[in-house]
Amino acid sequence: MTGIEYDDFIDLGYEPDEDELVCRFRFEPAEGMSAEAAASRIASESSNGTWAALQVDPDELTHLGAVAFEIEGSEAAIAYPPALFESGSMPQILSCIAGNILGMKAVDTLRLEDCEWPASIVEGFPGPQYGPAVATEKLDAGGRPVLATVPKPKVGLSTAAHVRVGEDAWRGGVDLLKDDENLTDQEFNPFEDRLTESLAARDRIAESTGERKGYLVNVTAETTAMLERVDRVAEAGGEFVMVDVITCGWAAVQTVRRRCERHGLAIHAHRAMHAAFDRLPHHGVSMRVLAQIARLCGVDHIHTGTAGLGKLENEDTPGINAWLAADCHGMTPVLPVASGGLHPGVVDRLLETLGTELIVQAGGGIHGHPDGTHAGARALRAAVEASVDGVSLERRAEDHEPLAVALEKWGSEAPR
Ligand code: RUB
Ligand code: CA
Repeated sequence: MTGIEYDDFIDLGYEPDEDELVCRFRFEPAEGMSAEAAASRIASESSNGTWAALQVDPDELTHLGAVAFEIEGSEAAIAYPPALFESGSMPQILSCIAGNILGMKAVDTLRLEDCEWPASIVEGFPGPQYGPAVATEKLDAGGRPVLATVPKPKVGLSTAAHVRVGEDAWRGGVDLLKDDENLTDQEFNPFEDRLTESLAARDRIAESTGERKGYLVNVTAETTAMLERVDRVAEAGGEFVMVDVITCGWAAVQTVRRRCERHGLAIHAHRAMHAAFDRLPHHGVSMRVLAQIARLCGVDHIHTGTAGLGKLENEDTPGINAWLAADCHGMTPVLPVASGGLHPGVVDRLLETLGTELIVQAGGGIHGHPDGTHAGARALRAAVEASVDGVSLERRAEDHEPLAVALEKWGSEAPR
C-alpha cells in the first residue's frame, strides 16, 4: 500500500517533462493556510487527490498526480501528466484544470492564467481549418484587416430590414455581415429566411462590387439543432457560421467543428459570457486560456477585445492575439476579432496596437453614422485603408466626406 496525501502533490525541485501540461495559476490562500499548503491542494484536487490521505495498492494505480513545482508570491505552476487526460476531450481537461479547485475553501481566490499545451494534448484536437487564411481564401481582404459589421439594433429588425442593412454595409466596403449573439431563430427574423435572403444579397453585392463577401450566420442553439443549422448553411451556399462558444459550451463547439470540416465552413466564435470567467483579475479563467481552448477546439476567428479602444474591458489583447498567431505544435493560427464600441476615429491606434492580421468589427460605429449605414461602412473602410497606407485619418478625411463626418461625430476617443 502507498499513501496519497497533499504533500505528494508538491515538489519545488521538480522539472516537468515536455509532454506534461503546465498550468499557471494566480491564487490567494485562505487565512491560516501557507502558499505551499494551498498549492498542493490545488494540484491534488485537479488531478487525483482528495482531502483525506488515501491508501492504494500501487499495482492498481496509474501515476496521475499533478505536481506544484513553482511558487512565487501569489503565482503557482503545476505540471499534469498526459495520462490524466482523455485525448480530444475539452470538457474532461477543464474538469481537471478548471474544475472543483475554483471553489476550494483552501483558497480565497484562484485564477487559471495560462497553459503551456504539450504536443501530446494538441494532437488530440483539430485546431482551426482556415484562421487568417479566410482573408484571401474566402474574401478579398489580403494586405488589410478584414472588415465586419453587425446590424443594430441587435435584435428586432425584420428579415427584410436586416438584409437591407447588410447590403448597405457590404456595398460600403465591409467584407463580412455578422448576426449578433442573441439573434438566432426568433419570430421577427427566422433563421431560414434570414439565411437564404442574406446569401442571395451577398451574391448580388459580390457581383456589383467585384469583391467576395461573407455572411456569419448565428447557428447558436442546442447542439443537435445547431448541427441541422450548420448543414442548412452549407446547402444554401454559406461559407461561415457564427457560434456563441461560451454559452454553447466547448463540447458543442467540438461537435460543430467536426461538422464544419465536412462542409468547409469557417467558424466565427462570439464569446458572450466570457467575462463571467475572466473579468475578475484574481478569480476564474483568463481570456488568454479561453482563447487557447477555442483554438484547440478549432474556431477560425475569436473576439479578443480592443486593447482599451472600445466600449468593453479586456485583459491583454495584444498578448492574447500574439499567442493566437504563434506556432503551437503546428496548429493553424486563429484570426482575432476586435469589436465592441469601435468607430473610424480609433482605427489608426487600433491597428498600431494590434497589427493588421485582424478582423475589425463595428456595429454602432457604422450604423450610427449620421448619414446612415452605407456612409458608415465607407468611413470605416477609408479609415482602415488610410491606416494601412500610413496616412493620418485627418488627412484622409480631407477628401473623404463620410470619414470627415464620422470623425466630427465621434472624435478619436473610445465610447463608454
Ligand atoms: C459590437 C457587438 C459585439 C461585441 C462583443 O457592437 O455587438 O457583440 O463586440 O464583444 P458595437 P467582444 O460595435 O455596436 O459595440 O468583441 O468584446 O466579445
Ligand atoms: Ca453584440
